[in-house]
Parts: sequence; structure tokens; C-alpha cells
Amino acid sequence: MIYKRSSALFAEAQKVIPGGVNSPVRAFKAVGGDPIFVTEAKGAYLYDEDGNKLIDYINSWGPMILGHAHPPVVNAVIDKAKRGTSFGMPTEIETEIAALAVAMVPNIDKIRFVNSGTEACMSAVRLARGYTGRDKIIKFAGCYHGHSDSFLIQAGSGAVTFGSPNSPGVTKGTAQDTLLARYNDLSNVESIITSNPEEIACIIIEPVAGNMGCIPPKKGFLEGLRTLCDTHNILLIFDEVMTGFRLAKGGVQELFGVDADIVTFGKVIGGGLPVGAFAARSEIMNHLAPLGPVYQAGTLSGNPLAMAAGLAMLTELNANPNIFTSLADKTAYLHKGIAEALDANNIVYTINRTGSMISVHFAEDPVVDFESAAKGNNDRFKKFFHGMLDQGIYIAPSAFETWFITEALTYKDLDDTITAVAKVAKTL
Ligand code: KE4
Repeated sequence: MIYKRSSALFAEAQKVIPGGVNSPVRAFKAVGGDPIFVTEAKGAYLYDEDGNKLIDYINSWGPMILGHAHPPVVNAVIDKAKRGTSFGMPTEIETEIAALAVAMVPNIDKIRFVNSGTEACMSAVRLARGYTGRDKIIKFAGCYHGHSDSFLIQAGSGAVTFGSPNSPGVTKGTAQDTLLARYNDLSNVESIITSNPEEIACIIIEPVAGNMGCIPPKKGFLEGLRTLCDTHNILLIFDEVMTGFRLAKGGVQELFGVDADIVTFGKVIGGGLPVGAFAARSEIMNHLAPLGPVYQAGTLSGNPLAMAAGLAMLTELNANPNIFTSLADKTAYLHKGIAEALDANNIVYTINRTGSMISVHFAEDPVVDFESAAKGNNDRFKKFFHGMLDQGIYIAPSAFETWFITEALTYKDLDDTITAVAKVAKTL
């Protein structure tokens, strides 16, 4: 496939935007080559500046669970925009989407909307610190909760790609309050807790990780974290920015039956517009300003335009819970097809999957944490990525990302993808 115009646009972009992108992972640094510039997207397909049509397995990193330019979402945004986009004053639609989210997700009474997943996670940690009066947090190596200082310690996603999981600019004072644990290793978490008695405000986790590739929790891991938090009066934060409203109507809490104390959201909840949110039972949320002392704010938080997109999205998902089963079935079908194609070419790989999140790792051993994810053959992944792109299939431009399946994908799209894998596997 030709990408001349994308490359020319990338050269222009780099003159006025650092690295030519507004978010590092888009720059293709992990796979090499110039990023693709998109002109438009519809359903499961991207259309780029060189006239190529690509089957999209990123879907804006998760939001487009029902496909790009999904008419109910687009129409809701158009209708709302005609009456003003943001007022900095309360609007009824904020209450409507808040009430719907509270009805869909277990263990939350109240929700606060913000403008990104980063803001949601940053605010959730501040709330946990304010509620418990404790300073330290536990995060997991390879998990990514956005680019707030406290999280850029062995972070996943793009932070890994750039080999700077501990970003410059994060002070020692901040970093010392972030304790790092190994994903899927309960004894490691317990030892960190006992080494910091009464000092840990929260454990924040991607309950199904998506920023080291897709890594599901081992059996009993989430339940074990719940028990440790109950024993030591620590709040358990499920970062469901990726998994929320994707793996089930009620997210991972519903899927695995494990209760979080605070849940964060992003991506799907905004229907493709900038929306994040964090939620908990009233006893915790009532600590937030203006009701309580924990300050958190945002000029465009809950703006009617973003709320209209999010409400249209959640309304459709809530009315059609079979979508989650359909998505899981499509992902299982894709998993089987990719595995057969790679097996037929004697390629060493492991595939991780939960619901509509899936990732292919060119690794011999099971990928269960950041360390095992990092052992993947990255050169082979690069070849796989570009080979698939040449076949018109757009997968995550990094081995440390998950693919996001959209309901707009047909089984023919999946078969075309599997056929492409079979072709590319011969070149790996
Ligand atoms: P945002 O601030 O990018 O909206 O959300 C941060 C975030 C928080 N928590 C989880 C579990 C996340 O996956 C994310 C963001 N995900 C990345 C993809 N791995 C966004 C892509 C990007 O950084 O451009």
C-alpha cells in the first residue's frame, strides 16, 4: 500500500507539533515508518489520505465499540451542537447519563465526569488519598492510567515504547509515593502492603490489563486484592477506562464478580468525544467538592456535546446487552483463526483474550505480566504490523497494546483478517 500523502502530511505536522502527533503512541515509533493520516472512518473501516481502506482494530483506542460515525451518536452530537456546545453551567443531560451509568455499573451511587481517562484516574487517586488520609498508592508495572505524574512509574502503553517508563519531569517526591507491584502476583502485593503499614491509600489496577497487550487477571487475583484491601483498609480502584462498558454492561465488576471501591471510565463512555469519569458509593464520592474537601474541577467537564455522544452510546449498549456476547464471539472467532494461521507456519506466539480485547504476542511463554510481555520478539511484531498494514488491516502499532473489536466488524472482515495473517505469517 502507498502512504505518500500520509508521509508528506507527517513531515508538515512535525514542524508545528512535537513528533507530529498529539499522543506519542500514534507516531509508529514502536513499529517504525510514518504514521497513517486518516481522512474519515465509517463502521469498521478507516479511509486514509492515500485512498486506502483499512479494517480498524484500534477504533480510536476503544471508544468506537459500535463502529465509527455510528449514526445515533453522530445525530445526537449534531442536534446538541445546534443548541450550543458548553455553558459551564449544569444541564439535565449530565444527570441523564449519570443516572444511566449508575444503573449499569455495580457498586456506584454517584459519578463525576471529566475530560479524559487520565483526569479520571488522577482524580480517583486524589479522592482515595483524601478519603483515607494516606499518601501512598500501589500500581502495577506495565499498567497505564494516563500521564499524571503519580502513574508514570513503570507505566505501560506508549511509556514502555519509549523506554522511559519513568518519565523525566516526575519528581522524586511524587515517585516515592507510588509503589510498584507485579501484575498477577498477590504475594508481591501483600509484601508491599506489610512493608508500608497504614500508609497505602489505594491499589489502582487495570482489572483486565490492556497496556502490556491484553493480560487477563489470573484466577483469584482480583478476589485476592479485594481481600487485602478489606483487611488493610485500602481502597481498590478499578481503572476501567478500557474495560468499562466494553467487557460487559457493568464492566469487570460484573464480568468477574469482584467489587471495586472506585471505578474510572473513559473511551466508550464518551462515544468518541473527550469524556472520562470516576464513580463510587456515596460515602466516598461525597468527599468531593463542593460537598466535601477533596477538590476536583474542569471547565468542560460534563459539557452537553460530549454528554450527548456518551448518552447515545450508553443508551444503545444498555438496551442491547447481547452486543457484549456478539463482540466476545467475534473475538473468539478471530482468536481461533489467527492461531490456526500462525500454527500452520510454525510461528511461536501466545494470544491473550478477554471479551472484545485481544493481543498477539510473539513470545514462547504465557504473557501474564509486564516482564513476560517484554520478552516478546519485537522485531517479529514490527514485521507482523507492517505486513498486516500492507494487507489493509490496521492493528495496534505496538506490542504493548490491545486490539479493540468493534461490533461493526462482519464475519467476512474477520475472515479477511485471518487470510491476511496467513499471508503475513509466511514472511515472519
Ligand atoms: P486518556 O487520558 O488517554 O483518555 O486515558 C488514559 C488511560 C487510562 N487508563 C487506561 C486503562 C488507559 O488505557 C488509558 C489510555 N489508553 C491509551 C491506549 N493504551 C490511549 C492511547 C494514547 O495514549 O494515545
